[in-house]
This record gives sequence, structure tokens and C-alpha cells, in this order.
Amino acid sequence: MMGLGSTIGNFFCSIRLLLFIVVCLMIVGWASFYLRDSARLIPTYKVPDRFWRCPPLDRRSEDKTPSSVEQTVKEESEICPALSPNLKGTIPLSFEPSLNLKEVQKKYPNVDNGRYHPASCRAQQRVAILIPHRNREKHLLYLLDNLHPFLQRQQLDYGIYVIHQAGDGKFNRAKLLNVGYLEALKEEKWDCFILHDVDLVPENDFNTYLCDTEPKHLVVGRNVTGYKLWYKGYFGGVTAMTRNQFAKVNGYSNNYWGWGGEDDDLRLRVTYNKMTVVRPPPEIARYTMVFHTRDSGNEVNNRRMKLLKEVSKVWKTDGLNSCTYRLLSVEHEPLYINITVDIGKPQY
Ligand code: UD2
Ligand code: MN
Repeated sequence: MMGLGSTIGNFFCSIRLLLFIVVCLMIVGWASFYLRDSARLIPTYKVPDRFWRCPPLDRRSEDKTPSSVEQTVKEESEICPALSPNLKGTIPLSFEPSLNLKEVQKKYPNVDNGRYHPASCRAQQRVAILIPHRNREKHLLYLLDNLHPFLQRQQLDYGIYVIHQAGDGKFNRAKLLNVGYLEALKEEKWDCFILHDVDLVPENDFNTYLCDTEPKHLVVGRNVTGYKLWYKGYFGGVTAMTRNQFAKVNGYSNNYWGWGGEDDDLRLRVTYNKMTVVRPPPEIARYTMVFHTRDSGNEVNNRRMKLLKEVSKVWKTDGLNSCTYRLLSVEHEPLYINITVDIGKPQY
């Protein structure tokens, strides 16, 4: 009896030991899985696949003949991933009122004549950022200070163009962007254009400044609108279009003088050309707009509703193909390319 009792006792003891080992293994397995997951620096977002993939642009098939040794080296290096490993998600923004251009230049010595490309891989697209500008020097400084590190974390091959309207006549944001597109293409065959207000600073670097197979609107939310889409169909602030998409719609209208309407006009052109607008998810497409009042020379354009009714009739003849201007200077500053232009005045 004693022998049987101790055999049964040993048996239960072994079962308990086995159970103990299994539980320990489960705890170790769960802990290592959890720790590995929480150690990931990249936050996880529920994002449709389209924003992580590289749209198949025509660039690589077009540019097969490298023009220099450097180009050959670049061609041979790996293509950068659609989602850079250097992204941080929501980033603290800096708006230091005492900031000056020299200081910002010192912070980004790796930007050369307004341009940058990653050293370790070949960027997916060549991206030109076009910023219409007049009398917003401080906003421009804030934007440059925040945008350069943002774009570099995204491993982009980019150039920043500031298109400066000369004189104090009525401001025309849309025409300045047309000029930016035409002039930027004179120095590089850019694949993608980001049409960018000077006062909007992106808050999350998962909002990639790459073009998509459809025109992309990058500003879903802003601090000043409670981070909600301003209205259905809103297409202003920051918009990404490929070289071909922008050419297809004949760019912006040149006839919007003063505030408002030109962004809705562009959206109508997109629709008439059977394209759709895509947007990144709202938790990513977030911007801080630096506070400002309405500028003098940019009063509300009362003709905008009338113009918007005529888009279907005029878009083919009013746009890139009718954009006349007098180029005053093109200066390659360290952090941006400054285009100063006389765009004339309204014809009414
Ligand atoms: C909204 C849109 C903007 C445009 C505008 C109507 C957003 C976030 N932005 O901007 O894309 O459609 O309405 O025209 O919805 N600017 C100067 N100097 C001036 C005037 C304007 O540099 O004297 C430039 C600057 O880049 C500015 C942009 O034009 O960010 C738009 O002007 P705004 O900021 O005064 O207009 P806002 O914020 O209502
Ligand atoms: Mn603004």
C-alpha cells in the first residue's frame, strides 16, 4: 500500500511540475510577445493599404539613361521603402518666435540649394513642395524649421520652392502655384507636386508627402477646425498631385484674385477629368495652422461663385496653358528656392 501511495504521490507531483513548467513557458512567451510589441517605436494606425504602397508612377521607365556617375550609384542603390523606418508619428512642433533664418540654416546643413535626397536609398518619387508666398516671413520660417526634418524622416528626394508674388496688387494663390509648377519643371523632372499653404505645419510624419494614383488631399483636420474636415469636398491647404495629374487638369485657374474658390475650382477640374480625391486617415492628416488674420491684398473674392459655375466650360483654356507672367528672379537659398514673379493683375 505504501508503495502504491508513493507512486500515486509521485505521479501527481510530476503532473504539478509539468503544469508549473507549462504555465511558466506561457508567461515567458506572453511577456516576450508583449514586450516586443510595446518596444516598437512606430505607432500602429488603422490605415488603408494604399497609403503604405508606392504608386506606380512613370518615372523609372522614363529615366533609364543615367546622366552622371553619381546618378549611376543612385540608380543602383535600393529603393526606399514606402514607409520609412525613421517615422515617429505625432511629433512635437516648434514655433519659436525669436527664430531667424540663419539659425534654421545651421540646423539643416544637409539641405543643399533647397534640395535634399536620402543617402542610403533611392527615393520613391522626386517631390517638389510649392509654397505661394507674400509677407509671411515668420510663417515661412516656422514651416521650413518643421518641414525639413519631417521630409527627411520620410526619406524623400525633395525640393522646396517658395513662389513669391511681387508688388502689392491682389494676391493670387492659384496662379502662383501654376508658376511654381512650370518653373520647377525647368530644373528637374519632378514626379510629384505638393501644393502647400505657408501657415500649415503637419503634425504626424505618417502623413507622407508622396503622390498617389489619384489626387491626394492631405489636410483632413486642423487645430482651428477641431480637426474635422472643413466641408465635404474641401480640397485646400495641402494637396498632392503627380506631374501628369496636374497637367491633365490644366493646373489651377489663373482668374481667382483674392481669397477663396481656387481650391474648389481645382477639385472640379479633378472630377471633370474622372479622377477622385483620396485622403489619409484623420488621425494622421492633422495640421497646426499658425494663427493669422486676413492679409491686405487678399480680400474675399466676390466673383468666386460665378467663376465656379463656369469651370466645366473654361478649364481647358484657363490654366497652365494660359499662365503668363514675368519672372523677376530665381534664387537658390540654402533651405529653399525663391521664385519672385510679377503675375500681373485682374482683367476686370
Ligand atoms: C484657405 C485654404 C487655402 C486657400 C484659401 C483661399 C486651408 C487650410 N487653406 O486658407 O488653401 O484655399 O483658403 O484662397 O483651408 N498667402 C500669402 N500672403 C498673403 C495671402 C496669402 O503668403 O498675403 C498664401 C499663404 O501661403 C497662405 C495661403 O496663401 O497660407 C492661403 O491664404 P490664407 O492663409 O490667408 O487663407 P486661409 O487660411 O483661409
Ligand atoms: Mn491660412
